[in-house]
Amino acid sequence: MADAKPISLTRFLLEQQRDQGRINADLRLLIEVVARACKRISIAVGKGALGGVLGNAGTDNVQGEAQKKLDVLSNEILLEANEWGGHLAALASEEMDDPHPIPHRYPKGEYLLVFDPLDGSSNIDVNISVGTIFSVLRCPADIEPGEQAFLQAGTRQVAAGYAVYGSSTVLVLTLGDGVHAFTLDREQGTFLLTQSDMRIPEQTSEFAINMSNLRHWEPPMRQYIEELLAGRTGVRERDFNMRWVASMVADVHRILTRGGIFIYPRDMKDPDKPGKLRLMYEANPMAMIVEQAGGAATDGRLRILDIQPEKLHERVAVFLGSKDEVERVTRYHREAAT
Ligand code: P6P
Repeated sequence: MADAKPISLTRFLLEQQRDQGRINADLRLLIEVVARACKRISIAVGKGALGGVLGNAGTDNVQGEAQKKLDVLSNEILLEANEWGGHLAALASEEMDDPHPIPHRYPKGEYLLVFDPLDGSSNIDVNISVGTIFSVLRCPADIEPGEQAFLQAGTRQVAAGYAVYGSSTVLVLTLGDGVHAFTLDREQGTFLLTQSDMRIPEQTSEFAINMSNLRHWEPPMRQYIEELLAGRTGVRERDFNMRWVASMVADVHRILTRGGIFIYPRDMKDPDKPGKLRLMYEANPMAMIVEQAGGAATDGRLRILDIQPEKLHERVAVFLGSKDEVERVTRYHREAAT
């Protein structure tokens, strides 16, 4: 018999609620709404220069980075899609200094949504894959849904996912029971399940890092990379390959698909910044996805999901992907600290 037709995201989520009891109606609605918003973002990204949305918006985000027009548009799409559904207590985004409360005219729900609406902005104008990253937490019952409510360790996430806007648009999702990929069927406008229970190989010969920062790295970081570059002539006794898209979503999707290690280490370029990537809406959701797929994710010393956030936009060093490599480079950092 021909392969059964892939099921839609809607059916998958309904079965997770009805048959598995894994999610409730509000979380099902939340994921559906985020997926619909990602479809709209995919359409805007896909228009490129024809959509009049390339280039800078003329504003800076809380990180002091110039916002692209598509950053601002993607953020607005996610806010508008989510604020009326009654499933959220508040939203937070890389593009907004403070959390966005649900307007009084709408009912509030039990969940918090925190996201990077369009990750990889530096690639937007040169037609390289970008993506949306999102994380779902429960709002603590006893406090107002302001910044403090979001400051929960990554282990408290109830769901995480990303959409990668590449040659195809793929939504990757975990509800805490494995990682599943849904490819957008553009004719139907429907996300269809194309990969279930994705697994990251524990071993890899492929690493992803921005090598131009080498002179700023700490000694254990340089030791690890120098061993990879020595290849079969050094202690690793095999050659390695390197990729760096400079879009976390694209690099992580490749690692989720065929293995690898992604690294954005702390560097001495700016000792006040422990790394470039943000904990709440880049590192935590990606760490949940990677661990659910059998990989590992640390900040070079600690498991990322165990880190207790102190600020909504705090940064963290990120080592994630194939377990053996993440454990090795983390060991080098821990040994250097003793
Ligand atoms: P660099 C994109 O701006 C981003 O936040 C991640 O998606 C990506 O992995 C990283 O920064 C790229 O940083 O320093 O190589 O431009």
